[in-house]
Amino acid sequence: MVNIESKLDELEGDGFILIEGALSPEETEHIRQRINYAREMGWEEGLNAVGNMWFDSLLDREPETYAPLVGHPSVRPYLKGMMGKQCQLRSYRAHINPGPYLQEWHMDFYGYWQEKREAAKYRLTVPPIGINTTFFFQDNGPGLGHLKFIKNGHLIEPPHLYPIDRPKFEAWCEAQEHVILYPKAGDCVVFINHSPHQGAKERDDMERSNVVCHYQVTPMYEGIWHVSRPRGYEGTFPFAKQ
Ligand SMILES: O=C(O)CCC(=O)C(=O)O
Repeated sequence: MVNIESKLDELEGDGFILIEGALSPEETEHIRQRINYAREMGWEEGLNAVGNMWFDSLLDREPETYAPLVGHPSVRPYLKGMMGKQCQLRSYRAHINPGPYLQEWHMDFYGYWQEKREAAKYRLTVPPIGINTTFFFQDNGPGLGHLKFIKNGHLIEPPHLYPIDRPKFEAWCEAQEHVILYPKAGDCVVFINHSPHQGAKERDDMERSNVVCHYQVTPMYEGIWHVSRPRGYEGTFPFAKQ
């Protein structure tokens, strides 16, 4: 029996939690195959320089496959426990790493620290914050692949962000203490998405894919410094009616 309150404490304290077996083997295999199908169909938006191919349209193309991951029962207690009804799906992105892959150190919500300072100037404004649920479809492991975080990275403002000096920011990230996770097929990593993180393959020929749901606590204004564009408003609050 999982103690939700202690997992919420862990998420708040460490900035991430690993949910093992978040998806059933059947769900995992079905979605793994559909992501590969999306690649066969050429539905990707692009393949970036670090080896990450991304797909932003899958929730709209195949809602029967992809919508169940939004507020999935395995992550619902954590999303609800952190954000309640204000939990809003910001964006939905699948990835495949077709070849060598070493992601740049990055934050999904780069603007977090400046928005926190900005919010403190006003009487009613609350600082915006976001959470990722990243579902994995193959086994990561030593020698295979991993997801790395900076230890307590959600609590430390990185230098060289405003304005960003990417080489210096990445060198700073590299020099910090790290925590390495090895999510397996069907696992989900729930994390506060201004934590600097870096995914990687340790074996270039492993198949590796994931689906990231970005959630935000509203309000986030248009143009806030986040890696993803919002999907809009209608129908994006998975817990509004529950
Ligand atoms: O494991 C990975 O490839 C990185 C995942 C990532 O960047 C994310 O979940 O936001």
